[in-house]
Amino acid sequence: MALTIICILLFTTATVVAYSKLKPKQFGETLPTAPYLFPVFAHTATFAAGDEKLASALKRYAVSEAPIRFRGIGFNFVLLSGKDIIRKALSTANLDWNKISAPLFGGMFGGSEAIVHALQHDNSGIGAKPYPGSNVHPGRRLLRNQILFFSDAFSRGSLDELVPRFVKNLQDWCAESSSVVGSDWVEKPDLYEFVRDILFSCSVDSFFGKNLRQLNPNLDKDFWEYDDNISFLATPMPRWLRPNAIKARDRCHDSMKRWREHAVNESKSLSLQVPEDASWDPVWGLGAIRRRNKLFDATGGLLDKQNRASTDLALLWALTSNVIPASFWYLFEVLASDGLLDRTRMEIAHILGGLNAINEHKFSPADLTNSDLLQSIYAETLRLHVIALITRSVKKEHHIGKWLFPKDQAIIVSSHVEHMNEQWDTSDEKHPCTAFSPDRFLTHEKNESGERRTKFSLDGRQGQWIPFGLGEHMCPGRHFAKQEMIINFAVLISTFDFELLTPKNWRPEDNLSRYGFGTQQPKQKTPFRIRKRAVK
Ligand code: HEM
Ligand SMILES: *[C@@H]1O[C@H](CO)[C@@H](O)[C@H](O)[C@H]1NC(C)=O
Ligand SMILES: *[C@@H]1O[C@H](CO)[C@@H](O)[C@H](O)[C@H]1NC(C)=O
Ligand SMILES: *[C@@H]1O[C@H](CO)[C@@H](O)[C@H](O)[C@H]1NC(C)=O
Ligand SMILES: CC(=O)N[C@H]1CO[C@H](CO)[C@@H](O)[C@@H]1O
Repeated sequence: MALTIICILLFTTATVVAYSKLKPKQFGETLPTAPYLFPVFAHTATFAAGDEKLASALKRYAVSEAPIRFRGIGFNFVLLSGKDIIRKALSTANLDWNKISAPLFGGMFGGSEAIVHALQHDNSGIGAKPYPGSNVHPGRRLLRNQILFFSDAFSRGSLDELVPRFVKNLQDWCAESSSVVGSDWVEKPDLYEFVRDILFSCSVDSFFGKNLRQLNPNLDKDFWEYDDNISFLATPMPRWLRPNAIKARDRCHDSMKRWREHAVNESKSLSLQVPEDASWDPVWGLGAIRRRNKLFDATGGLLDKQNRASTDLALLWALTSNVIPASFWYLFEVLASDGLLDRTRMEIAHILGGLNAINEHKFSPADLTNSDLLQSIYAETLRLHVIALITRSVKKEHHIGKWLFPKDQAIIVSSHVEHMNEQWDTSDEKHPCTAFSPDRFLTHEKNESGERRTKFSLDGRQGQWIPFGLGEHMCPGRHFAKQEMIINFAVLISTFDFELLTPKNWRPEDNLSRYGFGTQQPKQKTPFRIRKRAVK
């Protein structure tokens, strides 16, 4: 749904539109506009036409190291492209994140108007001290609270709880699957669905605890139906157009409510006294999730039952919706590349002293996530399949390079535009940006004794490789997402044999209807077969 983009921008910003009539300023060049045929309509048709059209229009008109304006009926934004201008723009505190993004909290997660309003008007920044001149209720510094929560949820102590739990859930899943997957090949219709089902249960249980899924046996089904409709939910379009989308969202919302109510009940019972600073709490999952309630309690009633459930749903969505399809692509790309599966198995065996270390539960996840090859595949997978639109608005008029950016101007950076251009082509022409190349992020250096050493590196890619955004609002889940992708892959391929039942060199397309929302899902099913790996 390309309309999403227009509507997201429309949603908030009648004000932004007014600035399209901006007069040239004395200093600094005004922002150039992409060419169009008809005045007023300008780029409207392109944007309404569909996601493939939108994707190619953004790519076609993007100008390296410069801004370019797109406008039409109800929208007006500036696309930035090129690593220097992107780094410059996103690493300053001159841009707001919440003006454009706040309304999504209502549409996507069912937050009330009050919380959307509070989020949109939180001008206190993310720092410990509010910005001078901001007048936000001290308990309602929602952006600051988010930072506080995630630094707790992904602290060292918390990750030491989360990651081993994730590994254990995955291993338990593999052990339990013995009843369906034995030593003979079994054919399955879709590798994406397979990965999705494993990872939803394993990651949700290791984050929220087991109660969430146990209290809500249909959660995974409801969740994916809801997620399927996310680009509609993000728009301000009339709700009656897609009643099923709203119903799916509300079922997920209800599930979060039920889970929370149960947790509140259980916490009251004296038999369950968990220390305040514990990293894990059996009823809340991560201790950080329980501690977050204190932040909620301090909002003076803004975080009521409905908004707590919305915040929980947002957390569930952030936790699963990107990393799960990304983990599918990771496995798929390896299976589909000649010889790569063997290479990764040799690498894992080399690191851990044999593949059996994984089945025997004798390995340290950090050893895997430090592997050069496994990290390079991870970076390349995200480069190819993440399409995030990083949206900001200009807080106060300022220059970026020679251009003058007026206050309230909406700004967009598309990871797709940056990930799919010549800056990635290798000089030998063997690895164009559109192809999966597992070695793209490996550099070859000579060490002191003159021997070649291969190393994973993102050096020089800042502003170029942006699957997680950049700057103050860069994805706080990125370290966990990386671990999840690599561990999932390593556990699966050391437990099972996989074979794609697809023609050679075939790969599913990205379904671009989630353009802008992060990792794309595959458009076609990927049939495969699987069997338990013989222990060697
Ligand atoms: C492969 C997996 C993932 C991808 C590609 C991804 C991508 C992104 C992107 C592009 C943004 C916007 C950044 C910006 O505007 O500059 C973002 C924000 C965010 N992500 Fe992720 N993400 C992933 C996994 C996760 C996970 C596992 C979590 C854990 C809960 C998470 C939580 C968040 C949150 C809370 C934000 C909002 C941050 C803010 O606005 O300050 N993400 N993510
Ligand atoms: C593409 O994604 C949309 C929304 O997620 C979904 O409704 C549609 O069925 C998908 N298309 C295909 C061909 O799977
Ligand atoms: C929580 O406790 C209340 C009061 O005892 C009860 O009515 C409610 O059903 C409980 N909710 C859950 C989800 O356990
Ligand atoms: C150089 O790299 C080789 C191969 O990785 C390694 O065996 C050797 O010990 C390294 N030498 C030094 C001085 O780091
Ligand atoms: C617009 C849209 O994406 N609609 C989807 C909502 O979810 C259902 C169930 O998954 C899909 O069939 C629709 O295509």
